[in-house]
Amino acid sequence: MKKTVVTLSALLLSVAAFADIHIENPRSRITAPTVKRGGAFMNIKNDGKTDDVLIAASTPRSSKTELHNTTIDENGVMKMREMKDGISVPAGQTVELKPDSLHVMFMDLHEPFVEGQTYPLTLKFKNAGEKTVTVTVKDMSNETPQKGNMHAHMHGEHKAPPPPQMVMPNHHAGHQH
Ligand SMILES: [Cu+2]
Repeated sequence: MKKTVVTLSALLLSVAAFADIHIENPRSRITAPTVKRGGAFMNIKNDGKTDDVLIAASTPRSSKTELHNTTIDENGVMKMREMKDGISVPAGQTVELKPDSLHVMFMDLHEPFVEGQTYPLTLKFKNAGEKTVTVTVKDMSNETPQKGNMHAHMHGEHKAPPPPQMVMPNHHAGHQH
């Protein structure tokens, strides 16, 4: 019996070695004390020869965590949806999880994210298995321009489009990104 267990774990290790997933710059934005929702961002690099999929994420910091995508439609309306089938990471490519785009979403933070904190985040991949990374909480304002400044670098003759509105169909009310 013992021999079987050893053989099985050796097999699992060799399977995981085929998938070559690297996580770069895992980061979270600081959250206000009353806000229960937060996000995590990173670059996921697949150096392997097999396509992979990020299927789940979890952290002790939140009792519920989802994978989301934010898009802005032609009317400037920002929409967020859960990626029920996960986030695909094709072989040889890097997928960016960043503000107003793909992200890991914490639905129920136990405590706010404070600048300089680090916390563990476990990412579950279809092929590469589970990977735990250390996320750093940052101000991140350089990655997320204030809405009013968003068009500051555009030509003066452009009319500013209406500010994006958040559309929160269900449990996303109050969510910040
Ligand atoms: Cu989200």
